[in-house]
Amino acid sequence: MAFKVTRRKFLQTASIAAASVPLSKVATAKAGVAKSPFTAPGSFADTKIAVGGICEMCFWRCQLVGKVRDNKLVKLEGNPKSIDNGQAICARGNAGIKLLYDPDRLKYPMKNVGERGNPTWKRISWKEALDECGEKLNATVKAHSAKGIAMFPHGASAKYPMQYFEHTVGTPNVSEASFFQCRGIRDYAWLNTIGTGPGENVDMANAKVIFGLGCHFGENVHVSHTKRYLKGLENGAKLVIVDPRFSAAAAKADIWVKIKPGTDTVFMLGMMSYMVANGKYNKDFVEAHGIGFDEFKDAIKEWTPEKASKECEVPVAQIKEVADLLAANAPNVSVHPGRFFSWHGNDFQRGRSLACMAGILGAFGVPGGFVKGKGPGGFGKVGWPKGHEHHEALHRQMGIYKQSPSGTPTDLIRDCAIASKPYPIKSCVVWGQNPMQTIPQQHLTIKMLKQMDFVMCVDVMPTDITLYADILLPEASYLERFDYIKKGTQWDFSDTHQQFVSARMPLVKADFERKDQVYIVNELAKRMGHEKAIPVQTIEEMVDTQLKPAGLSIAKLIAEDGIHLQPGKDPYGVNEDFEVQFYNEELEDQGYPGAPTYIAVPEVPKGYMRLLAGRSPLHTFNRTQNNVWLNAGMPENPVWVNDKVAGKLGLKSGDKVTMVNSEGVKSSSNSHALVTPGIREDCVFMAHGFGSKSAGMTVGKGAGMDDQELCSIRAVDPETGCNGMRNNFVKLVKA
Ligand SMILES: Nc1nc2c(c(=O)[nH]1)N[C@H]1C(S)=C(S)[C@@H](COP(=O)(O)OP(=O)(O)OC[C@H]3O[C@@H](n4cnc5c(=O)[nH]c(N)nc54)[C@H](O)[C@@H]3O)O[C@H]1N2
Ligand SMILES: Nc1nc2c(c(=O)[nH]1)N[C@H]1C(S)=C(S)[C@@H](COP(=O)(O)OP(=O)(O)OC[C@H]3O[C@@H](n4cnc5c(=O)[nH]c(N)nc54)[C@H](O)[C@@H]3O)O[C@H]1N2
Ligand code: SF4
Ligand SMILES: [Mo]
Repeated sequence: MAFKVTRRKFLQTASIAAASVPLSKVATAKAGVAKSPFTAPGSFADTKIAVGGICEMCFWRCQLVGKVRDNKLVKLEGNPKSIDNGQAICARGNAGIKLLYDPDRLKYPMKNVGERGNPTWKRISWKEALDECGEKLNATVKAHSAKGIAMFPHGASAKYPMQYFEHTVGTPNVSEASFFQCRGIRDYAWLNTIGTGPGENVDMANAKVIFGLGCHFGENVHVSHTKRYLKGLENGAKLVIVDPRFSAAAAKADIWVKIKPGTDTVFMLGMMSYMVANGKYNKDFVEAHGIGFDEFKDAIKEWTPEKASKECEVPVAQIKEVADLLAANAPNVSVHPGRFFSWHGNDFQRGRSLACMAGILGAFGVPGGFVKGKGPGGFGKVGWPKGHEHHEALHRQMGIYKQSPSGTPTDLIRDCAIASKPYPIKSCVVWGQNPMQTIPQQHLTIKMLKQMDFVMCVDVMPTDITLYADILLPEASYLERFDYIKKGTQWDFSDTHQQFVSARMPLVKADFERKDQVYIVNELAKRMGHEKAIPVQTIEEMVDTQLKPAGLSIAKLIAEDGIHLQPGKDPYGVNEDFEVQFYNEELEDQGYPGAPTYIAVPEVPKGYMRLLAGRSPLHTFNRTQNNVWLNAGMPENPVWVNDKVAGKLGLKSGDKVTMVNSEGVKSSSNSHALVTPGIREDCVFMAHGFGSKSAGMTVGKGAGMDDQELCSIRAVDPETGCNGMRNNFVKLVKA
């Protein structure tokens, strides 16, 4: 924190109802306070500390405290009691204040009296808005049953509404971004290997080697996870980064593997076949916990380093060098599972190959490996009951995507709606997701939305998806509302073995007419004939219902400075019956390869480059694009282009460029070139989430280029039905 008080002192004084106390009570801190770089109206004596904040500038949910003056939030900081992020928050977390007070934010319920996609907004009352939502959704259900509704949720506040629509209303057409465009594939690949998803419970802080495949730590930022990674490096871990681009992590790596995009599975197979053939694997572990190892061995043996090298363009010597390094340090190796996994439409197999690599190293339950990072349990459930309507999800009816995450693969919903086949989908509820910039094939998303009878959208900002709403509802932001609990273990799994429990609490009251999710959904439920099914009356009741069985409450959490700590469990060790399914017969029965298998992706057409996108430290997708601080830090997304290629194109760093893809789609905005030897010649890279079109985003509109606009080729993972997003090919054009 910027002011000098002891941790204990700060916490003792920071725990009063309404979660705030005058900072003047916080002992002899005046000198430290005056150093705070933040100045705002009012005196320091008026500054109060509000506890219980939980960030949602991204989905990691760091624990916050807020400094409040004249009922205004003036600064956000990490909660010093946190054993997760601690006092640290990232640039985006800091800039949350600029979301809270963004003058462009949604303030009132609005009705679109213009066209969908080109709206004219009319302010209406909550009653009018909710009446209309209820009436239109009821009309859809009446005409087409509950499956006439589609839902696109994401984020903490979307959980309660998602359950309402899935369970009580009864629609299977729900597609959550974190599953179908992010980590759903990864989780199901691991589920099919070790019986559970990997989480991010990889003990990098205590690893001898950290192996990251397409993870650009430091550019992707999740505070406690980044701390874990940096602690590992500080402790002397060797770092291997596999990335076609010289990322921030590659710059710190001992070995940078400049892989050909789309061929990661073959690189993994090349290493594993070499390790197995030469006995360089953890035989004791495999014997004790491996299932189907002989079948696995047979299936992968064709991929000698020599054969793999031809495919992935990694030198044979480097394949062996990395394999030797991993084997020599087994089992204390962090085989990072990755997080954004929706790459090429062959991704489930990559997930399986990573999980099997952790298996042959025996990197489970040991320092540096996968550990039991689960937080405390025993919480209450707040659930919408199942209604009487049940409809089988599309992929189940069709017998495809047998490893699909829960919900329905996005493309199936969209195709079904557009063709009205096998049934019509005529209403759409979007909650905390921006399908315009999140899902490939924008033109189909637009087509789907345009054919709807009704589109309802709940958001905090006028992002591009809101252009398509008929009714647009303003939600209280994460700094103004209660929300679900966040729990976990100490960030470095250290031997004090502590666990934490916190729940999101408002740091300030919601301004204008912004409402929380429980209010909105309950009011809708009353209008849709589900009043009796309402599980809780208020959002406070929701949180308290969850906390109660664990002996906690909102009041107790506030009294404990927003975070309850309790003894945890030893994260190391594996159960005797822990299994690694190197070969999975159930997958084989479902018609999928039983062992990790390489599926080649389309080659880059002549004259084009593969479009790669990823995170940047100063933004979270599109959601931060209108944030004045973050925009000032990174106003556009430079296009990384190889220096030799740039030479041929006559491009210099800083030149204005735009892109056109192999299907003729031209970017509607432009950015500038970043000419570098640090990227392969066959691809370009830019940060994802830029190039907003909505005029309501007065800061973000037209800033940089939107990668999603150029993702017009469909690439779908055969096991999960999740979207691949790196199968599009572009040319750079001087703007
Ligand atoms: N091309 C391409 N596509 C991608 C990715 C990529 O790298 N490239 N990444 C994928 C990944 S990993 C992910 S996780 C997804 C993310 O996909 P999204 O979650 O759709 O991305 P965001 O830009 O965060 O947009 C979320 C929407 O929620 C709104 N919002 C923010 N806070 C709140 C709130 O408190 N309440 C409500 N109701 N709304 C809120 C924002 O204003 C925004 O409109 O995108 C995926 N899609
Ligand atoms: N600052 C910031 N941090 C974030 C987020 C954010 O929006 N902003 N979002 C969070 C979320 S929801 C997620 S899912 C994570 C995502 O974080 P990551 O899982 O790290 O995913 P990306 O950021 O998309 O990483 C892309 C990297 O993969 C490389 N790459 C591209 N193609 C290939 C390939 O074929 N093979 C290999 N080996 N590498 C390839 C790219 O060059 C790039 O360096 O980040 C989280 N953290
Ligand atoms: S990593 Fe940054 S943006 Fe994400 S929750 Fe933590 S502080 Fe917020
Ligand atoms: Mo994600």
